[in-house]
Amino acid sequence: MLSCINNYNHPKLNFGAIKTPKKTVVDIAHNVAEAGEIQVSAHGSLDEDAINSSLVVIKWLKKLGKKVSFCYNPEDTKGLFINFWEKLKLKKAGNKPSDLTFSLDYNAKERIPNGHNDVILGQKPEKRIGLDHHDILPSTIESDMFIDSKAHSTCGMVYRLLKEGMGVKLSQRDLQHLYCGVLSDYNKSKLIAIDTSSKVPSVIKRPLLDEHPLSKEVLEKIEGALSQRRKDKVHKHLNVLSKLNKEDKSFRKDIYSQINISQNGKLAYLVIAPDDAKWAKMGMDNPKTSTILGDLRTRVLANDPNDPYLSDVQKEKLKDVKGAIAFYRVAPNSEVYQMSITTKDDYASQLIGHIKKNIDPDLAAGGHPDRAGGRVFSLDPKKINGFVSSFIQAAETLG
Ligand SMILES: [Mn+2]
Repeated sequence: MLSCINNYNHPKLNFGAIKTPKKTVVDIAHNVAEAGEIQVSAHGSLDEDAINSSLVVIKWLKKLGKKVSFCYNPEDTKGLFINFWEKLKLKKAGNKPSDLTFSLDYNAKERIPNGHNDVILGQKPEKRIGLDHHDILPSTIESDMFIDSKAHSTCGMVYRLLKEGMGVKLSQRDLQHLYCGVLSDYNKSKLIAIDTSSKVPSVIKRPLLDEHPLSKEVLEKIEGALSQRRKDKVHKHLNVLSKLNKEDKSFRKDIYSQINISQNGKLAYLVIAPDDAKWAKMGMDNPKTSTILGDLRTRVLANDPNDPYLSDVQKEKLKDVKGAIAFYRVAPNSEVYQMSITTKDDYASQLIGHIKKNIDPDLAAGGHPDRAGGRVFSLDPKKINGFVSSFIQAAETLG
């Protein structure tokens, strides 16, 4: 029984982050009221949307007098929008499930944070609630979560639930957290950009945002309620690429020379070997490297004739490109090898669908039609090779 609510098949609701349905609000309020101890969880390799939505939910639950723990790995908060005091207050979840699990920004088994499988999967499905905006997969955990796959961020969904659904008073700090998560995810799906041309970075709303009026509405509500000083701080924080040091810049330059392109020119791919020394020195997958890799995928896909990072030879080879994918190891202490893909015209879901049907039915991958992730849980060269080549093979077959 998968009792997730999903608006994916309702064409009328295709405009972004919908208002939280009344029934969902009541169900969540009821579940929370009944629980004494609650474990909050967000996906492994935390990003801004995951941590910021978690921090606001944790604070709300604590205010209600709940005992709250967080399923996470402290080293994953490095570089994210969280301060010293907030870090200090986080209590790491133990190995016994609480009365209730409140999950944010993921719904699939393979995204459970490292080391927390037992405590999440040991929970009763009806005691697993939360909010997420990722597509439902065969590996989606059975739960009573509210999944709105048309929402462009979980932080926006938290605003809809708490402020609009329940009338919770959000502090300026809460709103600042939500603003950060919303902008970070909207940036990834190209609804906005951070303009860095002036001294104080600002937000550019792209035309695509107008095509998703409900996602636009949620951003504008948060934006309107937040002081300029707090907004400027978030813009500055998200402007990761302007804060790179010499070593970061050299890493960034290097990876452009390592881009490969499938024979038919459709898929550009970057493979960072699990034992790559420079990748290890950069700290592997973190907000900084993930921004660098994300920016690379965006540049490759846009293939702008004036892009200073791409050579003329590359630009010529990339003229038919539909997708850009990067493969990399997640962390020194984990056996996970991962991919992130950015595409146009739903190419990411086509590739993943093709692999699951024809090459590897057990492939752990998914996310959004043009922005997805996937992983293998082993550093065995054979497994990694199979994982990487399945995408290249799929690209050659699909065209
Ligand atoms: Mn998200």
